[in-house]
Amino acid sequence: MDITLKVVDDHNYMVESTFYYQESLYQTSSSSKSSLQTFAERFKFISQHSWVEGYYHGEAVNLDNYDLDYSKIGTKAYLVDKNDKKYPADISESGYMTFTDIPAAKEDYTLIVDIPSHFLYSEKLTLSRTIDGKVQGNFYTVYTDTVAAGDVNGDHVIDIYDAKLIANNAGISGDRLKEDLNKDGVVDIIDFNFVEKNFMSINPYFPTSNKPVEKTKNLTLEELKKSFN
Ligand SMILES: [Ca+2]
Ligand SMILES: [Ca+2]
Repeated sequence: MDITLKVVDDHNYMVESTFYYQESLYQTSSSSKSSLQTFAERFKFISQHSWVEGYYHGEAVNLDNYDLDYSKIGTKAYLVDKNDKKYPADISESGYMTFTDIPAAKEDYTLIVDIPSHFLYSEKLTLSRTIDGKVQGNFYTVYTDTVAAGDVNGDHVIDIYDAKLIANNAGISGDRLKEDLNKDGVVDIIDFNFVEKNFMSINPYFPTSNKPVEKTKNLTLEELKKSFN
């Protein structure tokens, strides 16, 4: 006997599955019901979709501020397939990313995590497994690196131009200011200090030909720091 089962979703990564509750009945024309002995074999479950989850980590927003809603600071995370199709994450208040319904594919996906004013993060992920020649979905916990804070203008280097943006907005308060690196609602020396700490660094996750600029004729880090006195 062939039985076709409809499933609510295919987030089942146990390879084999079974019916946890097994009962069979038959009914005669006189309406009396009788139980039958029932035993159903385990069966293979081939998921066509993967599930990925894990926290994002930014140096200035390092998930230790319980008053901050990490889903609302502008962070975006998505998986990109070989055709550049994007699958965005749901991000929770605590900064936990969940990607569901990612089609099982042999080729790697690229995880992109974009935290405002931090280096853009990228990591290749293999999100499937091949069992008996069939590509199947899998469950995957991702552990992303903590990305450096200070790339305010998003050009993959942390340099005098990022320092300038923060210094020019010294003392300003508001939501979602890109110069407010730690998202405490105000642009101050704490934000500037991240640029100073990571000054002249290049994004290790994205190849770039941009070179960080240490100073210009009119701008030095020392001078810009005076904006916070
Ligand atoms: Ca920059
Ligand atoms: Ca701040």
